[in-house]
Amino acid sequence: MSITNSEQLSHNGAFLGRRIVRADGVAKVTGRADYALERDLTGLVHAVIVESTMPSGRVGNIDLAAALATPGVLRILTQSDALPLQSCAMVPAGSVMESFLPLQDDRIRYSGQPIALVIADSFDHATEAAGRVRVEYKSEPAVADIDDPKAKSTDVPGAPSSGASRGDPKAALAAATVRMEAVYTTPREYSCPMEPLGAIADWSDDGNLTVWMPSQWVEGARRAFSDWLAIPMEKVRVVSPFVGGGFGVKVTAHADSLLAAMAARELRRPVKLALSRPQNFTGNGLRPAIRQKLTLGASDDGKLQVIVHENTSETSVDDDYVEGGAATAKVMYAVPNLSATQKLVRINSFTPSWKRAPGEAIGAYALESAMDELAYMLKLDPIELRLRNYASQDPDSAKPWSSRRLREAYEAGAQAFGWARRLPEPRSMREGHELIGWGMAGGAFPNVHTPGEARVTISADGSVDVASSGVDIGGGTYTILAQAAADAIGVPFEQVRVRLGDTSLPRAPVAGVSQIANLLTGAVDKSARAAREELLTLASSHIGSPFKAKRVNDFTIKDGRISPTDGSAKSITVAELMRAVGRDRIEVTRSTMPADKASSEAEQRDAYNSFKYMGPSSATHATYAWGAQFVEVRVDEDYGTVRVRRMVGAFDCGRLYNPRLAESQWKGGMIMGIGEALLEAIHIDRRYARITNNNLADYVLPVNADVPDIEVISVGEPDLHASALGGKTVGEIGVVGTAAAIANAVFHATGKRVRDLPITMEKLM
Ligand code: MCN
Ligand code: MOS
Repeated sequence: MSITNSEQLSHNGAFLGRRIVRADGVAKVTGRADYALERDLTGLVHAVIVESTMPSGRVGNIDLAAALATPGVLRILTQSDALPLQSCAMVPAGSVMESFLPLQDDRIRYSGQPIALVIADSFDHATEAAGRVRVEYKSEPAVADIDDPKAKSTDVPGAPSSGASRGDPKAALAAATVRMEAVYTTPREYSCPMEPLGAIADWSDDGNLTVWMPSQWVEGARRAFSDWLAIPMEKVRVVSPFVGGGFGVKVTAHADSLLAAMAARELRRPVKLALSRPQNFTGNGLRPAIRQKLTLGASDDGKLQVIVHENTSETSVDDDYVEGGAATAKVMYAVPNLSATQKLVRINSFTPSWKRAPGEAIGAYALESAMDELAYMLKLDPIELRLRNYASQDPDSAKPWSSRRLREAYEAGAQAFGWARRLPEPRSMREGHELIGWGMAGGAFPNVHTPGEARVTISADGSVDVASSGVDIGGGTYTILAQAAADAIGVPFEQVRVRLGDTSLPRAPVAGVSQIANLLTGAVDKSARAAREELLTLASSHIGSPFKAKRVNDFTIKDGRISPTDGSAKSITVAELMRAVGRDRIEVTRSTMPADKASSEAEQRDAYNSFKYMGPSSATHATYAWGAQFVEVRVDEDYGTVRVRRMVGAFDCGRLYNPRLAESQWKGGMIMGIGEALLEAIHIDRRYARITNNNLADYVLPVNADVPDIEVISVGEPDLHASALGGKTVGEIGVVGTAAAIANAVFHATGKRVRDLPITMEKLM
């Protein structure tokens, strides 16, 4: 049986491509979805972290007397009696994971650092006792943030997103007749998943560790526990069936789940550690504050000659985390000369981490704002400026695009928005006391590939089971994998059950960099086709089969019924065939790992628990998702309040497996963009280098009242360089460029260019 990809893609499948409602939706809204921390284990006890209130120095004497006297307290772990840990090198230190290990030394790196762990019979007792731990500090001066006068910046020449250079930027800048130079700053931001972090850890008598935790990557967490605790990977199981949002912060395991595992080992009982909302803000990955200086050089006709991108971002005391901003600048426009440099400022904070579209989101804010400024300087329509610099191949690698329907995105977005009716002058559109601003911006997100595994089982009753350890963090993996299996085999969607997020299932890489949909539909398709072939081999050649002397290719399976394509016999159900041939199951596991790669077991493993085999999805083509964003804001002239009134986003993400879910992803990203442009910022008390707005009341996120009508449009077409089934990356492109489109709209409304996010009313006064 062979179906070529082009045949496969010439039409949507029976299920792939359809707007099917989320398979896990009912379970989630009725409370039946079992989130990791809801697991009820016999003998479960509770751990609460005591955090450092000082940002720098040493932990002195810790007085535990009052805490230990609290009813229900079982144990308090401090540095003096905590389990020694090993470091974990699954990803380069700081790239997304902190190297900090809790309770290993007396050094204080940041306010909020775990310095003791109270374990008690209830969460309330543990919380009360944690408040009674008395800590003496040997404080040292701290660097609070990127603007701290004590802050020093250092070069990171080896950083992955720095050091990019092409052409002769210096000469090009000198020759450019038009020059735009500006500095854009963005604050520290938190991903804010609704479901807080934490873990339940349990050790068996023979030393096996099971951890239930919300995770975007159970194989990665498993590797981390194995490294940290120096136990073989086979002895670790990580379970994360549902995730209440991750947005990057749950990509790797952090100190909280590690502490739960340490405590469980110490007490020989299952331990639950649930971070409080404030502790979510003060312990785990934040997007760092960033300063981006952009210099654009162009000729009078608006042809870009050069982009110089100078990036400075915060990092922690321990690690070099780089939130590079030049990723979009490198590929967006046909510019022959480019220089991107990176500096880091070491501050007393935990190691920053990913927030949806790390690098691209803030980089596109700066680049697309700068392009807007250049358009005004040249008196060109912002879309026209972009079209004059349209890149017909990747200016970075000089490879052809696998697909780039960005022009179509500009056109479709402009059309839906009514861009042609825009008056170009700032402050030229108004209604009553409201200034109206229309802004636009574009964005790119790389399409990344890592191998994945999936198991497909056809059971005697004709139902299909799909299993992979890959995680559905909320985007719809459960749904699209059922669609993929149903199409590949020919059974109804409802007949497919999907199990995810458990290291006891076939291996998968991180649900990050928006790759899981493409990888796992590919792996499921491959496994399901193999299972179908096995089924049809039975149909054609098994002695018990009612169909005689047929080849595999001569059958059709539709709606779960098998029949000869030529109509020579009546159809039977999959279950009837299984009964006739006496089989109780057909089970197939396939990996999408190329045959020439990772042949040994150790290499295979690395593919799923490190970034080693993550890379561009095509060797011959540059493969990206593309987006164009259009925004209308209304600015109250007296008060400076900004309201986003309308948004249109047009995207090229290749083939969509489920437009309903993809649209929801895009809208979610665009809403996040409203937060970045207008609302979100971590505030720091300089005296203690401490995050003050560590809760969802003071850290302001967009709520329904802030979110207008959002229209999203797909302009993509199947792209087989991007993935096996023709889809491109979806999960992050929605946020890329949104903040710039809003900022550009605010300028159009007010004539005031705010280059410091968020754009709050005082900045507009
Ligand atoms: N999809 C599609 N067609 C495609 C590709 C994807 O229909 N060609 C749809 C599918 O419904 C799929 C979803 O889009 O489930 C997202 O797919 P993908 O782009 O592969 O992203 P991942 O599943 O790898 O999810 C990670 C991505 C990232 S990196 C962040 S950050 C982010 C995002 O997803 N965090 C999210 N979206 C999120 N959405 C929710 N609800 N919660 C988060 O934490
Ligand atoms: Mo997404 S920030 O790559 O988890």
